[in-house]
Amino acid sequence: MLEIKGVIFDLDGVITDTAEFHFLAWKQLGEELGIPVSREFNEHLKGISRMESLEKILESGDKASSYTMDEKLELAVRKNGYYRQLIDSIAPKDILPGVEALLQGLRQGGIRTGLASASHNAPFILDKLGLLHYFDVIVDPGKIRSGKPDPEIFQTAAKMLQLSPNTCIGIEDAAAGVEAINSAGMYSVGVGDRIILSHANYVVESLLGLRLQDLG
Ligand code: B16
Ligand code: MG
Repeated sequence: MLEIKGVIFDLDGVITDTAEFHFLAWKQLGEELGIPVSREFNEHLKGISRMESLEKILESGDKASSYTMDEKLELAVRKNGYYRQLIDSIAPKDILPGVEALLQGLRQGGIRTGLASASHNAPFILDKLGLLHYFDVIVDPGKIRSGKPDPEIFQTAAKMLQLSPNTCIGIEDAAAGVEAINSAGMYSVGVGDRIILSHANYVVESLLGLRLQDLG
């Protein structure tokens, strides 16, 4: 069995499902720009930063060079405004199954916890869900130079927890996130589809199915 001292969580898709809200917000912006954004396309935006997502959307509409950097920043702010309106009603009922019990178990077991989300809205969302107090550290994605699949965000979380990566588990729902955890030298747990997450050390359908003693 692994000697686990820390567990580092992704947010969107692991703790709560905000993908639909990101989709609706990008779709609204896309309509304003004359670029259709489908639910299927949105799958490729999971775990990807706001600016990178915008670039992908503009590329898909052949408009990558139609805007200046300032205009792109304005578009990203506009999308975030739509997103914030949509997530304003998030509440503890939106916590995904098994998450709170796992966080409670980690607290009781003295295992440290961190959040490695690409979302700048993560502290706001954790607060709305009533889960903020379970986290010892939250990485500020604004300070991360390379997004997932680069390991930087998970490595930073381990450093903030003062733990060696090989004593940490990372939990992710996106393939890019699993790759980031593996490259950081941590044990990876994927939540969701076994085929999409085939590179994870361990896959569960939901966190209801995760027992730390089964890992390793
Ligand atoms: P924001 P995660 C990611 O969160 C989302 O999966 C991705 O769709 C989003 O673009 C990104 O956060 C940035 O979010 O616009 O709120 O800063 O999966 O890394 O928790
Ligand atoms: Mg995610």
